[in-house]
Amino acid sequence: SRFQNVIVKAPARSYVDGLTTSDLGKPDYEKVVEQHKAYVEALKSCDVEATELQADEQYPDSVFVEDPAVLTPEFAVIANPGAESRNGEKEAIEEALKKFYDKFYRIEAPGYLDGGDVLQADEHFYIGLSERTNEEGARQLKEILEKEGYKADILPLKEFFHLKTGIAYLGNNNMVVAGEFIDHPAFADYNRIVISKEDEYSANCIKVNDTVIIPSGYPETKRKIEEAGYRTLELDMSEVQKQDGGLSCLSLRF
Ligand code: CIR
Repeated sequence: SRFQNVIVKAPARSYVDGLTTSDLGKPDYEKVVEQHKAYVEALKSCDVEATELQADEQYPDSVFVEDPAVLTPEFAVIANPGAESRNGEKEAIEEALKKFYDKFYRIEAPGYLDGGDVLQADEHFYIGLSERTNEEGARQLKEILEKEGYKADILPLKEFFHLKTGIAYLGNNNMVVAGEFIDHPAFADYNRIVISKEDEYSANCIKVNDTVIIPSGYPETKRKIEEAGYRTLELDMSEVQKQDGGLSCLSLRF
């Protein structure tokens, strides 16, 4: 399936004080601004229209627009981000989505869900249970998706931060998998592109129309994805990785 639009949001100065579990050090604001610009340019080169939202200092992690929403071609689900400091990000995202969608659903408390825990593979959705997404949030999303004719499975995560930290779908039954997903029964029927432990960060890649965007510095991942028949584009993600973010987290694609 092809995407026509992406939504991105510029990093705020407060980005450097956002949530993280990594021990990679504090991000450099000027550098993350540059990396984000390169990201937006890369998306635009993939034949999509970019809606660029302004930075919001009130929400240090709001550059990670993937988390407050789950989108399909037919409807938008406003998520309920599980980190308290991020929950209010959903308001600006809903506002931005009004231009594109008429049909909205919402994940409601006591259900919590981050979009980073949701992977779409054609008509099938996978929903991870994490520190951010609880059973009630996952159950609400599954109910919405099934009502709309999609399939949905809920998977408890063992180690990954978000579901999409360790998995990406490229289309044509090709699934990029790392860590706990390599032998996970839910993904046994896909053609698996297996990412080694050292290259785990590169499992969070995104296919945007004819291109797979991957983080730079992972030649094995690049080779495997190209061998599967895709064109790749590499981006330096150092300052994003420092805040536990990856390529998928930085945009909503629809
Ligand atoms: C957070 O902890 O929420 C952000 N620092 C990182 C969010 C990454 N988002 C994603 O994986 N979808």
